[in-house]
Amino acid sequence: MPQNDGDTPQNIDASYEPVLSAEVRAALADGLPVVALESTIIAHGLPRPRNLRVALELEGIVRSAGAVPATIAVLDGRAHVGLEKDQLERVATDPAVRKLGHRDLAPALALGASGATTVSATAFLAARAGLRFFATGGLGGVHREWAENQDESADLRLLARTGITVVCAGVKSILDVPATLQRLETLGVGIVGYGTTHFPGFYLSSSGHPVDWTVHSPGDVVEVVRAKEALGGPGTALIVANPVPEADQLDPALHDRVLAEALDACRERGITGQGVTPFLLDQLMRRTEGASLEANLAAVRGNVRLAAEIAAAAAVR
Ligand code: PSU
Ligand code: MN
Repeated sequence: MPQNDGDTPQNIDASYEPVLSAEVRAALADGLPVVALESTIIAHGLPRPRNLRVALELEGIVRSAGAVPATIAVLDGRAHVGLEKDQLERVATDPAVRKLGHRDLAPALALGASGATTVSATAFLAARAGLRFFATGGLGGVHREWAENQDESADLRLLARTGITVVCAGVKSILDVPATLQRLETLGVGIVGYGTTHFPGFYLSSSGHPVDWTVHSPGDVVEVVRAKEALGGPGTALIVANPVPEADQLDPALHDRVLAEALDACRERGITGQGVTPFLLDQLMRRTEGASLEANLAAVRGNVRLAAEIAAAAAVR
């Protein structure tokens, strides 16, 4: 047991500390740029076997932009920040890999479970390991028909309490986007549009809702982060809302039609809780014959590249 320095709880069990991969540990020690990547999109958001190829491709995108990837997951009760290739393979292929939000971390660690981490769990573990930049596809948020079932992703509240910069293509369009934007305002989570005056629509380049602030370069984002960190105050996330290029977006009319069908199917089958988001993403993919998947991947790739560029720009300051 290490000596108590007054800041560390006495009875902390070191085996619950996140494990940093050798590459991530070395990068952090040398001040090199590191980008956190979530694993739920790999385990539960994308079809197999493509998911593994995508996971490796995303890590490659981070590297080619001059940063180190840190995919985050829990394996056999240990939280990992940065995965070796065999560990990434396991996340992508093992059906026993659960979906873990922030609140699931303690039981998963204590009970020796394995799981992919959502935005809430990934942002938490990333920030705890000292990472400042994080990329995903679309954030969770307030679901449609919130009034009936109060389904709101834990992503929002966690981002309100975690000082990290998350690059995303907005929130998933399966959600109630204006309600989610309202919630983010209430929670005090900052949003900057990347080269856009409108909040992106995940599969679509625009959700149709305006954002208050627009930035134009990785350097702009770094300045906003610097200002936020200099101001201090509660650790709160900054959302960099990066639209999928128009050429890669899903046809908006097709999107609206199949989304309505998918929401009906979700209701008819009585899907609730953690199952809702993967079900809707899968339904959209089937009902668009894969077109939604291509738009989703284009958005994620762009976000990962931008997060790496931002991390690299921050590292040279
Ligand atoms: N972005 C994607 N695909 C996904 C997700 C995000 O492009 O599958 C995942 C993220 O892990 C996010 C989660 O945190 O969906 C939200 O799930 P829920 O609505 O159950 O909180
Ligand atoms: Mn939910």
